Amino acid sequence: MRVLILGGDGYLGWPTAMDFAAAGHDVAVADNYLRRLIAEKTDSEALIPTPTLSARARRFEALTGKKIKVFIGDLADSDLTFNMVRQFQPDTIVHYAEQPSAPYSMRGFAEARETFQNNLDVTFNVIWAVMEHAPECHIVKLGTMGEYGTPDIDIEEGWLEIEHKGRKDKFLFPRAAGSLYHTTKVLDTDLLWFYVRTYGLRVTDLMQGPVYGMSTPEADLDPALGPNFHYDDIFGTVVNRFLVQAVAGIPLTVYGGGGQTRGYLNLRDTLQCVRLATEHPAAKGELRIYNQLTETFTVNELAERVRRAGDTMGLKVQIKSITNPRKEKEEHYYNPTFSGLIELGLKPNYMTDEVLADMIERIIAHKNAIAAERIMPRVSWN
Ligand code: USQ
Repeated sequence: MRVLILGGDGYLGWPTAMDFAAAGHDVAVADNYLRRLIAEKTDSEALIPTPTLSARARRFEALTGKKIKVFIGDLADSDLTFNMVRQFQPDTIVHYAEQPSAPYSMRGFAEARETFQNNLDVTFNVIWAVMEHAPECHIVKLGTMGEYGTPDIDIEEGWLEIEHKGRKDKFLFPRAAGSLYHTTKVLDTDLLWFYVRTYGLRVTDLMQGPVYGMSTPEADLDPALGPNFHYDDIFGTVVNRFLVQAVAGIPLTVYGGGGQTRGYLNLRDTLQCVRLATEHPAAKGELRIYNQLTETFTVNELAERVRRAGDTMGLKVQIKSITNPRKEKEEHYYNPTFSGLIELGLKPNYMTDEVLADMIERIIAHKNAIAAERIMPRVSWN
């Protein structure tokens, strides 16, 4: 298949591009380096510096013989997006091209507007580029489990059948996001649903939980091919952050009570899920939604797991609750369904002590690069 990956410079985008190319697909990536720019602006650079997309694509080709085409440009520019889709004629577009940080989106007016405009504009342009220039193309959009919030009922995979006054109908599962970033993903879903039901697009929306990990078969070929691994308060996801804190000797930053439960998955499983969704496309006129996670933990459970893995490696890991900078429930019911991707063939890589120990070992190799001032939350929801 011809697969166009938007946001190809991201933590998930670049490993996804290599995974598709290694599997024999014809791959192009697009990015405007927005995350790198924000990281520089907010002093939130990744632990391990990553070369530009072109440099990484060259290195990947030298090692594997597989080409990845690179487009650099702003997908919020409709001319650029339209031209790229017309030229590349993708069978699938994997859409990761969004400002992905909840804390950044809550920093102030400028950051909120930037997140809102970028995320919605890109999704809108992608929809129209497909309608105008590649109407058969399947859009695989990265949503987030955060779209649902933490309701006091089981979370279904995207849809909910409701019986009301004796009649029944199926609706998008109710949404209640906890940050402006997460809210942009709710709006994306609504936008996609409108164009699917009106113009017959084919779309898969993947509601993903926080991802952890730094190892994939292709990333492990060469240090230059690794994902950009963040541990700062802006871009770092909680598991990656805790492991870096363990190595740096900083007490693990549990926000508030630590009973917050989320659905986690290994970076390797993100790649499996996105490829499974691509290789088994949605039908025309279908908005297919999967919940993309493999296991659920509270923040306290994660901290305990990291402490246990750290202890086996001689680290003296401490855990310390700090004031929660976010507005979120710290004790709540959480029971999401996540069987759709398993039925498609997902074989989960669970969070074992070995997986955490392997990450700790890799982080230790970069211990000197850890900047302690990037760990404590610098953005508050209030
Ligand atoms: N948390 C801590 N301590 C920390 C960092 C986070 O207790 O040092 C807590 C947060 O308060 C939250 C949970 O851990 O309850 C997860 O936080 P996170 O920063 O790992 O995840 P989040 O900000 O929700 O966003 C990340 C990705 C985002 C993706 C989302 C999936 O950055 O792009 O959409 O995970 S989900 O969380 O399911 O919405």
